[in-house]
Amino acid sequence: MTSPLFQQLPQQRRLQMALQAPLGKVVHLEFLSFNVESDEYVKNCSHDALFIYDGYFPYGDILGQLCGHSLPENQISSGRNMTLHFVSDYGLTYSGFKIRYSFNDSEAIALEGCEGFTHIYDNPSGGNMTSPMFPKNYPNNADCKWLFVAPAGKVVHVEFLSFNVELSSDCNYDALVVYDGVEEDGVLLGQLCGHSLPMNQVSSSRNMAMHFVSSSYMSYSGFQIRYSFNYYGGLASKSSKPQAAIV
Ligand SMILES: [Ca+2]
Repeated sequence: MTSPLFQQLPQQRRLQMALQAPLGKVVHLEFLSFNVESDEYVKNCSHDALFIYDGYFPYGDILGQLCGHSLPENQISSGRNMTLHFVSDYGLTYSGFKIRYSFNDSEAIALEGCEGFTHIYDNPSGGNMTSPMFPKNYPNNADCKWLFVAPAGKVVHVEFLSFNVELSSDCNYDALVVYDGVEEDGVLLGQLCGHSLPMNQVSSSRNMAMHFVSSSYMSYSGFQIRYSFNYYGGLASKSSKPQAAIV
């Protein structure tokens, strides 16, 4: 794609372009040419600027506010959507920009649990688990599944070390859903979102499942969890009935 009338930018123009990659892919931008007016003295982009939004305009995070005469770095969306928003004022104009966009696979290693199958955590000594791309923002349209499997005779204990998930009523947009047991026939322990640390969670059997979904815009850093496998009644007793404690 190019700026309006590439090579000869008209004055006072706005251009917006939404790019959407197929599910599971991200948008990748490469700049082939870039000449946009910048303020010579303060070096900001107050006259003309190309804004790049991660997600939809104007909700997504701004990946870049670009102007000047050198090629910007490549840009990559965290989810499948990216929006380019270009504004130019009545002042000087330059040739504008020429961009090549493509839809690429996201970094597989950073999307553990989101590959369409359930990722298993069964290290007997426990460990940490995070949302995809943590501590960077999780991708939009994520759909990730994890299953914790304790050794025989033990239960799963989960402690939240960090939690930042878009807050919505009933967690309808983004949510981490926690099940006591496997997802298909487990008991719902919690549907979690928001920006405060949820209570610890404990399973009543060897399995605890988690399912994270995110909407098509607005994302945050997500979560980091420490899991361990304990005999029931150990660490579990303190927090096995978190809902009752709130009421
Ligand atoms: Ca969201």
